[in-house]
Amino acid sequence: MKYIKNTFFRSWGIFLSALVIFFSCGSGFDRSNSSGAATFSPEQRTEVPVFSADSAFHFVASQVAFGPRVPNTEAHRQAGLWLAETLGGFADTLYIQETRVRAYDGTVLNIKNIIGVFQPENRRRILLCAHWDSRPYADYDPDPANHYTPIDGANDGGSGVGVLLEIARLISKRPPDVGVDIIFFDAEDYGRHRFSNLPDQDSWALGAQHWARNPHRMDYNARFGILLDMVGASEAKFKREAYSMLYAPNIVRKVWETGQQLGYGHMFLNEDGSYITDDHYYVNMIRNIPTINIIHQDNTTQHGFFPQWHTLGDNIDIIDPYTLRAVGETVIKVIYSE
Ligand code: AHN
Ligand code: ZN
Repeated sequence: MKYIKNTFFRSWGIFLSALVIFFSCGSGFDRSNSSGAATFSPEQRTEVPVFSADSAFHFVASQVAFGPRVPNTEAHRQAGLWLAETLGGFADTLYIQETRVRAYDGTVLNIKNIIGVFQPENRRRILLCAHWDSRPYADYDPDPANHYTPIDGANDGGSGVGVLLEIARLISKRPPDVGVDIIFFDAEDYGRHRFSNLPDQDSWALGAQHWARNPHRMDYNARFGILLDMVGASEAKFKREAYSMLYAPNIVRKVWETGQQLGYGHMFLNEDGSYITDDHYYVNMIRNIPTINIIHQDNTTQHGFFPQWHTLGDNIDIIDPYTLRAVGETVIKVIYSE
């Protein structure tokens, strides 16, 4: 694994990113250049590896065990180090993109996007992403005393990262035909508090906004992207999210059909959802990479998401390995079919 640390300090950003790209062009110790791919016959290569729901669940539990992963806290710092180490153990190249961003309330956040690259030399690429931070406030908690308490974000954040770490593990054992980039975005969930009067505009997905303007490689591109958000609760339902349908309808179709073929038609619904301003919005808008969002939408709750959304109830107890498996099997099948 090649490790590239990339620290942005405001105006130095462009200079430093150019420096990183320069170094990243050198011949490193990329596993993909050596034995990895050659040891498998063509028959084995097209086989889809078996997604372990147990392993994915453990990856979720491990994140939650650090405590709420709120930027500028020690739990966030420690969880970030663990994620870098874990993803770095599977990927050929690891990029750490550190920067400071200003939240809607003026707080300056020290954030870190964590990027694992598989087969860096492959020109056909797929982007997979999730956010690794958790929300600083339970502003939808039934108890008003908790409205400024940080949340575990087991489902909102943790589940997507857990599924992607399991996918990273599988890809590292048997490379697919395409190159894959796994990005854990930071500061997705530092969006405006429900009871704040400050403007909400662009207050969500701060890490994705930064990456979209400063990708880890100059002119980075991918055939398409898949964002996983809230993919671990029991009885999860995935409707066709509206920005995904606007920017990447064919990818939605492909993923939903795959999920349905695998027997998860009760979760991948042929129903239109609403527009969700999430990490994929900026990947679409700024980087022009057609990117979909697999996100749990529920019309029966007041906010439109799973019942424990932005409450202290979003903890490990609501994570259902079956849901992780449904999403994981679907995404891995799509990757190995490319
Ligand atoms: C809005 O509520 C505008 N976006 C929600 C995006 C989100 C929050 N994803 C996870 N937590
Ligand atoms: Zn959230």
